[in-house]
Amino acid sequence: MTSSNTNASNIRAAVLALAAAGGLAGTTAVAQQSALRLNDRDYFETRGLNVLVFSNQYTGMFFDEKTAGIEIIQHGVRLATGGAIRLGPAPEQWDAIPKMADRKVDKAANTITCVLRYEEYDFDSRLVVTPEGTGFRIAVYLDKPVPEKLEGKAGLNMEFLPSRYFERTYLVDGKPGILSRYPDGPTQVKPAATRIPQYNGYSTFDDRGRNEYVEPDPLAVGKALVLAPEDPERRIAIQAVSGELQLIDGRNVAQNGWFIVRSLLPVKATGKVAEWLVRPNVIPNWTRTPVIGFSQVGYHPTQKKVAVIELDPNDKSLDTASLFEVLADSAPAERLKMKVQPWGPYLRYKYATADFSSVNRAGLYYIQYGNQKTETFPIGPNVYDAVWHPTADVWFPVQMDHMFVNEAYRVWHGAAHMDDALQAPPNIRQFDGYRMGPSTETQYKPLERIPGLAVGGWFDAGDFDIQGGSHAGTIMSFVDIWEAFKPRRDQTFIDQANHYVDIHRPDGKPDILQQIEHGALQMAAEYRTVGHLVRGIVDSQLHRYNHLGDASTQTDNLIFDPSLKPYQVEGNRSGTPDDRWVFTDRMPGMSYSGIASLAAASRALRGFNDALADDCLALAKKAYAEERQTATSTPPTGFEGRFGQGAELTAVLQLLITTKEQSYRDRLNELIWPSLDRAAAGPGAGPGAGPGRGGWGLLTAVRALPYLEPGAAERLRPYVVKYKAELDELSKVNPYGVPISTGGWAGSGGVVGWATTNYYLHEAFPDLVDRESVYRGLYFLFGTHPASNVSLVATVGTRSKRLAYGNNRADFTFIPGVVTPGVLILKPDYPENMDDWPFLWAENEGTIGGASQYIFLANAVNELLTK
Ligand SMILES: [Ca+2]
Ligand SMILES: [Ca+2]
Ligand SMILES: [Ca+2]
Repeated sequence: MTSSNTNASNIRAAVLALAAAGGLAGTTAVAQQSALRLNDRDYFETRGLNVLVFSNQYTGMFFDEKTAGIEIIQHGVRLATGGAIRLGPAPEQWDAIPKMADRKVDKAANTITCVLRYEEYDFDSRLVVTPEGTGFRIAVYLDKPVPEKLEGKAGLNMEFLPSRYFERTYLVDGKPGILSRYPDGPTQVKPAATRIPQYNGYSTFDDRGRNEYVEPDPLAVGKALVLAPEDPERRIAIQAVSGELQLIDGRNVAQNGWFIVRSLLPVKATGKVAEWLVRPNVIPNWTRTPVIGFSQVGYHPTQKKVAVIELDPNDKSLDTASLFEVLADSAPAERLKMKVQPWGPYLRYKYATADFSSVNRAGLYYIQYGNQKTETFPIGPNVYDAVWHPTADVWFPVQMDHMFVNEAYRVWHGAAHMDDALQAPPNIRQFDGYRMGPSTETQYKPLERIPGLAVGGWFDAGDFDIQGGSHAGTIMSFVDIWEAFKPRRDQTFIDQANHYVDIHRPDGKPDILQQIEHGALQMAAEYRTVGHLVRGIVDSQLHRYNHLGDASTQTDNLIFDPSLKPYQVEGNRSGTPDDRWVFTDRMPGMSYSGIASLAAASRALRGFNDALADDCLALAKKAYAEERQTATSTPPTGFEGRFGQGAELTAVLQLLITTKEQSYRDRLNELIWPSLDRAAAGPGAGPGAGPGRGGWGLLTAVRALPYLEPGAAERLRPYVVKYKAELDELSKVNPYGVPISTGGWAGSGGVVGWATTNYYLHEAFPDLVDRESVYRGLYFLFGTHPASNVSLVATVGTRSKRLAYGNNRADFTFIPGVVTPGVLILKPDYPENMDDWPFLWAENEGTIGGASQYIFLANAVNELLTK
């Protein structure tokens, strides 16, 4: 097949079919709508509609992140992604993704052309996107036919976000259907041999030994599809110029699947092999509703109080906004008329601010801007007292591995992974960033049981692995919290002997100390057996790693016995090879951070669990001596060499604080100044750079001040002066005055780390770094951020995240206290924070590192405000 289908009569037929299918908004609207044009940010734009063509690519980091390919932003909402040649009807996260081999933006021709390549199949295709009328055309060209292996598999796919279509309908060639709230088939079983291999040969499907897999069948097939014909904001019509469209429900095989529209590519054909005409409806003169960013938690009377108003570029900011007080027994009273100050453009929107710092009387307030009212929030001296409680009381207990976790009538999960763990074999590249080099670097043989690991530890994030690096950081944060603020809060019952946790049930022991103990139990077990911090403990199979629901059903909790058949059980052993693997490759930088945490934990645990405190310190000293010896005999080079020295500093500092030994003091003084210069000169340093980049070395140095030579504070001061200049620059970069990450993971964690650095610097150099720079971290988290104004900490603030990427995400819910990453900046200019779809990890997945740092910052802010 070649380009025989582009003649005028076909186009007319397509347009007529669309109109017949109800796909057009009516001639008036069409006439008013101007055509898509390429803008200077290299995507197609008209008011109310953007079409991105590989502005975002598949990064390969976590494979299909649902943020790449041809994407549609309709009325400010991204609802289509993944437009590309794909190799199956419903590609999952770990299915093959194409590499973008070339991208040409042709301003004169008003087209974007992309060459997509599947290296392993030597398969190239060319996608050409051209605006047409009120929509756009996608054409696919092949120079060589679809490779034989991909015949009947390669197709033009585009994915539509299910939650944007809940409670809406569709038409296919005029035949009606409902887009269901929950997937309900159809599917079919196929032989495993016919499946296009997933990442690295792993499989997301547990076939129970039957060599098969499941594929969804189309819900409907036809030439013309209209999604949500009843909804002018969501209506999109797609016409297949040649061939057929299939409408497929990807959720049948993966809960994070989208609705897929697909045309199979014809076999043995070259030239133009597929073509769609896509017409998203556009509401004439559509203007996005302003977002009024403010703290959903409220404000302390002494804080600055500045609302940041995010405006559509076509919107004109009002002159004033008002602050109303909500009263007990009369109508709300206007307390302040604020002048709205234009701030200027940032990314795709423009911004203005409204300052109500002058209002400091305790009470309940809301902001009125035009006819828009915000949620009601308090101003008062105690608003920050409890903001960290949900994270400490509920989220962390639910993250506890090897424990049965109960809350009143509800069980969050049973005791999990009691069959931990086997030595991972060498030379493997695993999902979730795990890998092993050529040696196990332990005394254990591949797949041999490493004893004593079924204790302590937390699920890293929305998945269930124990991640070494984030473990070390989390223990460290908890020790910092304990030593700086001594929170004796006790709302959790934790019984290590019986692996039992009960939420909202005091047991006479401070919860923070119990969490330190829980982390230290796991880490001490790792150093006792392996001798260094492990990269982590994670599933050996992808179809277990993708587990959603009760953690205790991820493995069978029975010790693997290879003499039994799969699924055969005898006593406490089974023949199912589901025990997790320990990834033990040695990384000095990682190990030093583990040593630091052990040394720190030993201090906190002194008097609480002396045996564990002794154990942690002995293991830390022994491991440090070994690392130093290895480093002397074979000095690490490259990244490990540079990063390792920085990490050694944290280990030396913690060993020194714990032991007061002179040898550690000498080494600290030897390492500290060169590290500071390296960090200041390092990549990414400078104004508006990555979160805390310039502050990284500073943080360690300022915390080491009490242990450095006399005069160290004065020697440190110029570095802080430089950092202060970076801080001041930030208020020109964006209206929020915090470093907003533009990487592949949203940046609330970076903002928290940055604000925490500011706290330490404020404590040591209050004349240089002010309190507001600490508070800004929490303003951002609590709703003063782009895209929306929800609090990014679930259940904290009047309105907060209603969905998150926790292990209960399949139920469209969250674990209270989760600190979500928040606002993802999609290239080139789109800030996004999905609050109706939990499955984008980069926006919605809380981590133990981020959560423990948040607890620290919340305590730090509260201390600054109340002391
Ligand atoms: Ca993980
Ligand atoms: Ca307790
Ligand atoms: Ca097992």
